[in-house]
Amino acid sequence: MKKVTKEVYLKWYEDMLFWRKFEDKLAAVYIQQKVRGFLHLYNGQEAVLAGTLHAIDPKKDKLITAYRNHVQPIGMGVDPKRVMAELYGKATGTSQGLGGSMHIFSKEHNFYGGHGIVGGQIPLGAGLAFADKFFKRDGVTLCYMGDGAVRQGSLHETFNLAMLWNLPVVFICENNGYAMGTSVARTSKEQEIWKLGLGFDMPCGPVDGMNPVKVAEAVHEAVERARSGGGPTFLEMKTYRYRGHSMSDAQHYRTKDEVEEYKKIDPITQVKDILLDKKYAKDEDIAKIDKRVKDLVKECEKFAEESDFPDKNVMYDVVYEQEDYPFLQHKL
Ligand SMILES: Cc1ncc(C[n+]2csc(CCOP(=O)(O)OP(=O)(O)O)c2C)c(N)n1
Ligand SMILES: [Mg+2]
Repeated sequence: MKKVTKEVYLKWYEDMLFWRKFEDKLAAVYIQQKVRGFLHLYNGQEAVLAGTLHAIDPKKDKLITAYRNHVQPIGMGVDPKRVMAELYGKATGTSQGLGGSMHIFSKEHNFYGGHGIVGGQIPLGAGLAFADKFFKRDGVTLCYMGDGAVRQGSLHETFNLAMLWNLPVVFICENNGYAMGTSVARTSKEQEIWKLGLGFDMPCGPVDGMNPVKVAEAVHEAVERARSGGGPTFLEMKTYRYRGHSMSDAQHYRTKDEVEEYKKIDPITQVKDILLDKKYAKDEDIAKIDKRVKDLVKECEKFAEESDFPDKNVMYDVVYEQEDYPFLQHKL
């Protein structure tokens, strides 16, 4: 694995802080009704993305995830201003403002969404890996899902075929403890989710999802296996989300103390402490990064606010139409 140097820690700190603050801003503008529809935030889970990005090659490797999907495309190189604009429903957004929160997508940046159907992205992820294998490209697909998604039939069917066809895919469960308001303990006798891989003879294991170094090490090993023809891996990242499932969640299913406990192992604080302890950065350096992050969030907000809504005609351009559909007369 690439060494985790001072520069890597500095990048992790700045990236993760930016993702956190970018989403804090989204929460604020959501309350002002500038961003509408559903909004699922990634606060707390940032180390999973930071560690992954250290271990992959974003030029060849692909990411696909569920609806908690605002910061992954930014990590893959999409301009954050365009992500913010998409959430505002503006024409300058990644999907011309027509997709919104759950559907960020950028094929050019190897980010394949953004999927609202729980578990729906799991077979799609295997499909992306199948294409890489079929066309003899050496890309690896990283397919993310929540702890709730692993109980969908699609996971079990996909695991079987992915193993049978020896696909270059890494399945990653981000176990944040809850599927909406339902804890893992209420949905499964066996709470070590990674063990689901055992039934398919798939290499699998648990990972500390609050620590980007641990994430990077595990993802590196899995990606190397996949790239060298060794097939799929299933990793369970043990993580936590600080905010509710979506913006309309009263969070009666957990205590404030539980949230505070997890904040003690917050990935951003952990990385900041390493920067200070190892003397990789001084307080003034941290303050400079914090200021850069704040300014960039402001820039994104300004860009989204000032952009125009899409022209109404665009709606008709993006509707799928099959010219030879035989059952309904669709042309007036
Ligand atoms: C097939 C399907 N069933 C139910 C829902 C409603 N739903 C949306 S999110 C969610 C919980 C999923 O939790 P998890 O997989 O743990 O992901 P997290 O939100 O924690 O990231 C449910 C049940 C849905 N979107 N799709
Ligand atoms: Mg969950």
